[in-house]
Amino acid sequence: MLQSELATPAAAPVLATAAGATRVPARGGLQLYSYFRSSAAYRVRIGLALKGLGYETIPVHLVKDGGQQLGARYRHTNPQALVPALQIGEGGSALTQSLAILEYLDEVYPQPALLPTDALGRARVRAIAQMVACEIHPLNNLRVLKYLTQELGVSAEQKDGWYAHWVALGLQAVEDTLAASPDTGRFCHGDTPSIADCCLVPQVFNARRFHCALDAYPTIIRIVAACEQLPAFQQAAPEAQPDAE
Ligand SMILES: N[C@@H](CCC(=O)N[C@@H](CS)C(=O)NCC(=O)O)C(=O)O
Repeated sequence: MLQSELATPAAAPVLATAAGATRVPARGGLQLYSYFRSSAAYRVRIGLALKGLGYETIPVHLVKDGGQQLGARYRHTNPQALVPALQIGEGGSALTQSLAILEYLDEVYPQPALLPTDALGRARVRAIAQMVACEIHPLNNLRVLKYLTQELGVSAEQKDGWYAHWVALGLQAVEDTLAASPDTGRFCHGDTPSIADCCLVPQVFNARRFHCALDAYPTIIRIVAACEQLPAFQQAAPEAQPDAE
């Protein structure tokens, strides 16, 4: 039997309805497979909270038991063995990939909108979101860092250097994009939070956690500070999660 098959299945659900959430979605409700420190799950938690959607958290511990995401039971929910996954109602398969989930939520629960009404605006927001979610995050994901140290024999110092390198390269590009554009407002695009902000805030949380210098990104820091003042972002924060340690 593979070690992953020995992993304890995801823990029992924890009711984690965001304070102030009043909307009850699909019959059977929404269940989010999440880990408090997962930045991809954090993106979806922000989206759910911005839309005032109540949901149940099903914790998937990414470290305990060799990684509960690797167990056979969770792989049945998400064959990629990554969080998040969003179960909608009873039965049916779970949605995966945070950006796809955010877009689903925006289509089904259009208010408040997480994407602009114009095509150019939507392309800009998606581009900023993907700069984070497709260019920075995958290179610094847990399984990539584990592969560097466990399979390639990279030292902890080299691994930290790798992490900081991709964060710096990626965030500099985001900073330049935001600083150069009149479309940037209080948030990444105008004065309401979008999918871009849902991605940016967790990435900055991660960068801070790994002690990356952020002084070179004043626009990013300003926008993240504005986001962090909103209750939805506070409710979605890692320390506010039922599985926080
Ligand atoms: N592109 C995916 C990324 C999901 C992802 O990489 N999740 C991380 C946590 S942030 C994970 O589950 N890592 C587990 C591992 O690396 O084994 C998404 O946006 O949902």
